[in-house]
Amino acid sequence: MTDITNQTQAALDAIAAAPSLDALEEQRLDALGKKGWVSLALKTLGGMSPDERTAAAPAIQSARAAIADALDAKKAALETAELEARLARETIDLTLPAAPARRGSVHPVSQVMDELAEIFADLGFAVATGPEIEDDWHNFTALNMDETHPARAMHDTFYFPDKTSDGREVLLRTHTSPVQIRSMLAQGAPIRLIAPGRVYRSDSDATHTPMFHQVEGLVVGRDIHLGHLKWTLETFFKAFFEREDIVLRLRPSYFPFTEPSVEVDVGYSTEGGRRVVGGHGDAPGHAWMELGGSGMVNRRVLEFAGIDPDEYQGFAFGLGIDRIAMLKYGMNDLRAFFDGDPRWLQHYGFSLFDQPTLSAGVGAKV
Ligand code: FA5
Repeated sequence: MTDITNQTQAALDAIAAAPSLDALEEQRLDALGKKGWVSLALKTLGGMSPDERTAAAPAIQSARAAIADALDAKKAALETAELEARLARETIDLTLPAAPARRGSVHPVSQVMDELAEIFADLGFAVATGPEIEDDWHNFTALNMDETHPARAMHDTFYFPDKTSDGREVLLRTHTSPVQIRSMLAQGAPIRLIAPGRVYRSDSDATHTPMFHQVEGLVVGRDIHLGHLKWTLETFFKAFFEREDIVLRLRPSYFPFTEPSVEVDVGYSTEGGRRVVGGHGDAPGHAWMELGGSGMVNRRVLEFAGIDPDEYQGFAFGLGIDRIAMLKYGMNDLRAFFDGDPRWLQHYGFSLFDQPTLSAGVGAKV
């Protein structure tokens, strides 16, 4: 009797002190498991006489009940404590925004380059590229600007100190026009391509930066004429600015590599300090803005590029990408394009999901 009372008390103390559910399970097995001491004591009842059993059974039964109750109570207490600890550990700050903040965006120049490629691809133009580190033969000579040509000086060229192995000057290309030469030499005629990319000139103010972007266009075929050039540019600008009232002015100009040459201007008005394209530049409240140069490819250039000018002719144009991006998306200082200021990029940048497509309209949602 005293044995059972002592053993029960010891078991109740151990249960009360059990630090974890695992330790509690050990106590249960020790007392109530198949080989636990309470179970073994219960088994001894079978071998007793009825009198002995009546005397011994209540003590064993009440020990079993007391231990089972204590195990249940302690289990509930340990589970509650564990749940509370977990709730304290796994806090959720409900004041945080539901989705992570947007990080990174597509630069307007990249966006506009994608838009250009999309529109011109629809007109059957391929996209060509060329090196930004050029030689003076591709950048000037083959474009009908020999060493003494005054137009070379007008380009404010960045030269490298070294020359190529065959004695050509090495420079940062001043326009995308050398890609015309490289493409014609590589694939001959007919040809229909655009070449977007970076160009460099030692020039800087609110509308000029030392590095900027141009897109070159070149179409060479047997019966290409100036009317094709005007239609192509007009069709492009209508799709790009997503409006039908685009008026272009082709102004006679001079480039050594085109003859005749025309400067391309677009009519615009100013609304709330922002330039908005559309309308005739000579209409009241309107003006013209220069977007680029163009013309019929000079026959000397075709010769340099290995194409017979008596069989083929073509048109070419070069537009300032940064200028048309500013016009479309309403920025007024070109220098901000290249400052890398995250606030500016956050404001003017585009989501990766704003992929330009002709069917959905090439304009990104601002
Ligand atoms: C040219 O570079 C010629 N290669 C264009 C061309 C190509 C004519 C094919 C004929 C046939 P121009 O120097 O005018 O031309 O530059 C073309 C356009 O680039 C300009 O109209 C302007 O939009 C842009 N641009 C020129 N300089 C800068 C600059 N420093 N910063 C930003 N944009 C510029």
